[in-house]
Amino acid sequence: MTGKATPSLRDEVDKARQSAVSAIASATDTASLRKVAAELANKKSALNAIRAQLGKIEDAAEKKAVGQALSEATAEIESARVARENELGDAEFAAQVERERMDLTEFLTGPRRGTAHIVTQATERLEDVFIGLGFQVAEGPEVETDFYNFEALNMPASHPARSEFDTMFIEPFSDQHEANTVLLRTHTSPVQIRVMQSWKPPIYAIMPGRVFRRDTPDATHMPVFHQIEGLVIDKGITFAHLAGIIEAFTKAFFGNEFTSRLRPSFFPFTEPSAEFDIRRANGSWIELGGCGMVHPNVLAAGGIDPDEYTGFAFGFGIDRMAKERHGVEDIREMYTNDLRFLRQFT
Ligand code: FA5
Repeated sequence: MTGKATPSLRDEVDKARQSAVSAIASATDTASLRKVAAELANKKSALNAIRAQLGKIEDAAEKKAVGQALSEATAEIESARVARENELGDAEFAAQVERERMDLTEFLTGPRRGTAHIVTQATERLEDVFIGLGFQVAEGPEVETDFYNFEALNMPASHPARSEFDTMFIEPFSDQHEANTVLLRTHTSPVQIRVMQSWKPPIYAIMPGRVFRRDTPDATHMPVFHQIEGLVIDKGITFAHLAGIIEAFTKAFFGNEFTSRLRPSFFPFTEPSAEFDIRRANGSWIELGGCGMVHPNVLAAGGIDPDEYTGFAFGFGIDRMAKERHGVEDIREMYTNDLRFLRQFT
C-alpha cells in the first residue's frame, strides 16, 4: 500500500459508511434490517475488506487515520442500525397491537341480545300472575279432534255456535278419524276437557297456547293468535269467585288503575256466560275474553260429577292483552318482525 493510496482508502471508508447507512435507512422491516446487518458483518463487506488492508498501511499516521475512520464509520453504522431497529420494531409492535386489538367498547354497551317476543313476555307474565293466585299451568295439543274442540264443550254436530269458530280442518292422518274431524284448535277450551280427564278436583289450572281461525287479519284479529284458558273446579264455586279472580287478575296484570267488567254473553260450554272487558286509561272498554260457570254437560264430558262440583272457566286473547298493555295500535305490527318495533319491548 502506498502513501498515495491511503487517502483513497479513507474515501472508500466514507463511501462504504454512506452506503451502509443508506442500506440501513432503506430497510422497511426488522427482518430486512437483520439481513442488511448480516451483510455488513460479513468478512467480504466493503468496510471489512478495508479493515483487512489496514495492516498493510505503512505510514503509521495514515494507518491511524484510516483505523480511526473505520472505527468511527463502524460506530455510526451501528448506531444507525440500532436507531432503525427501534424505529421499525416500534412500528411493527404498534401494527401488531392494532391487528390483535379487542374492541372492549362492545362490553361496555353489552352485546346485543335477542329478547322474548312481546306475546311470549305477556304469556310468562300471565303465568306468573296466575301461579301467584294458586293456579297450575297445563298444555294441550294444537291439532285437535272435533270431540275436544266442540263436542265435549257442549257443541254437538250442527250446533249453530260452531260456525262462529272459522275452523281450519286438516286431513285425518289415521283411519281412526273421519273427514272433517281433525282440526287446528280454534280456542284453548279443549284443554279444559283434557285437564278434567286427567286431573282430580280441586282443579285450579291455566292453559296458555296457540289457536287458529280463518279470520282475516285486521287491527285486532290474526288468523293465528294466542289464548290463555282458566279452569277452576271445586266444591261450592260460584260466579262471585269468577268475578273476584278476574278483577284480581286485571289489577295484577295491567295495574291498579285498571278495572274489569263482566257483560252477559253466551257460550255453549258455560252457563251463565259473560264477556270480560277492561277499562283503558282513556276510559274506553276493550273486550279481552269470555268466561262463565262450566256447563254441567261439560263437567260430565270431562268425567266430573256436576252434582258434587261446580266451576268456572275463562278464555282470554293474549295478543290483545299484550297489545293493550303496551299501547300497540295494530295487532299485525306484532308479527311483522320489524326489529325497530320489537326492540322497544326488551
Ligand atoms: C272463546 O274462544 C272462548 N273459548 C272463550 C271462553 C273460554 C269462554 C272459557 C268461556 C269460557 P272468543 O271467540 O270470544 O271465545 O275468543 C276469546 C278471545 O280471544 C277474544 O275475546 C279475543 O281477545 C281473542 N280473539 C278472538 N279472535 C281473535 C283473533 N282473530 N285475533 C286475536 N285475538 C282474538
